Amino acid sequence: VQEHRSLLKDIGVDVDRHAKMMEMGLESYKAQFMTQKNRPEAMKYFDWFMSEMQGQRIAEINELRKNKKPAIGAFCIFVPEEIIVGSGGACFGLCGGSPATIADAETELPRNICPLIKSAHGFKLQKTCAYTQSSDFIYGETTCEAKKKTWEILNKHHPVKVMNIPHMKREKDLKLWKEELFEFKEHIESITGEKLSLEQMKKGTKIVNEKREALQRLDRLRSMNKDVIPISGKDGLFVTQMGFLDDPVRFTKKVNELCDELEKRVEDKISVFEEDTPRLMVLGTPFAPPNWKLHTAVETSGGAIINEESCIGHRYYKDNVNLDDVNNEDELMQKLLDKYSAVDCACFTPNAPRIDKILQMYKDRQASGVIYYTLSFCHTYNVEAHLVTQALEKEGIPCLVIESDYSPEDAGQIKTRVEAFLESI
Ligand code: BJ8
Repeated sequence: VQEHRSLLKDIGVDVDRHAKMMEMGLESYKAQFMTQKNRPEAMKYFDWFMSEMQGQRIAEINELRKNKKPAIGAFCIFVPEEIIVGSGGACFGLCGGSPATIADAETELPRNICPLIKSAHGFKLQKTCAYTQSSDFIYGETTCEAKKKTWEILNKHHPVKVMNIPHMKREKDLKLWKEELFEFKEHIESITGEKLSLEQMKKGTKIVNEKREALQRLDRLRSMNKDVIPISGKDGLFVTQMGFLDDPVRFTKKVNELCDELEKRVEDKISVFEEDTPRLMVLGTPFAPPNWKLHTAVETSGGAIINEESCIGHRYYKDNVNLDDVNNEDELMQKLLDKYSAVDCACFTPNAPRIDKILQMYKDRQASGVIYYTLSFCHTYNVEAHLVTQALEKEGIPCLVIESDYSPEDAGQIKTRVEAFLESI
């Protein structure tokens, strides 16, 4: 990061504060990740990426910007990244997983809203996220109440373009969504100054499909072998988190290399956990880095996390965009819409397919239990927990509900609850 100091300064980063945060982040990463035993060799790339995510990757993104390619930051998986990648630009997730920016955010936002939103807003106020500072615009969406109102305030500090995501999936709602996709494409064209062709968008879609396929492969290797868990849940989560920052082509290659090694480990029965370690699935809200609190609590208490049914997880990569029979722009937008409207975020009503999916995932992965995790004040996921846990109970599936924020204060309490849960299953 030091060698990119002048670039960081040019894009308006508060370099001293940023350096301190990176130092803290790296220390925390070392303590939580590098101390794990028997990590796959291929994790070395991701360790390297951790040290360069606010350095070399930022330099790459700003190189693209010099050539009028768009750089778009987002907080939601509804961002149509295929369109951005197709234009030759970069789409990335913005910082929003740290407690260190929340006090600043609370100078403009209420205390009792979700920590993800406050953390992200605070990063902009502090100018300590180089991704936010590199964004031509921030993609906002009308998913939850707190996010959609925050965009109006965030827009005072950085351009935000809001996509109107409906809360139901009737025909008239989907029609609106499709129009929003066309409008999003226009926003991208206004940055490049050129019309985006069908071929470019198909190319972008193919690249993103390949990234999702690599993550699906990683998910299968992590979770589908009853006797072998070849990678820790924490490493699995970290790789997925980096998928929102890295160049998609390089990332896909590195994930596939990791998967080759994991395949071999499965064959050789090399597990990073002891035999009969309880296999847990985590359901709920996204884990923005460096939010590793739950994974650390579980995996230092005798459990293993084999999968995240979350937006930084399965919900993100579960579906691909079908490019068969796409001969014009309208057909492509329809296929994008088909993919995005299959996302089962709790902001939709009703959201029954999510429950069916969870039950199927549990069965397929022969898991031992689930943790339903929500960030504090996330009303949609918190309320939906009732229907999900009821369905789990009916099937006799053990479930622990945890609501938490980013502060380290409840880490001990979470660990105690997880230990008791593990003993009970
Ligand atoms: S598609 S889950 S990424 S909206 S910010 S809803 S945690 S109160 S992130 Fe999300 Fe898109 Fe849905 Fe996925 Fe709750 Fe917080 Fe809102 Fe959140």
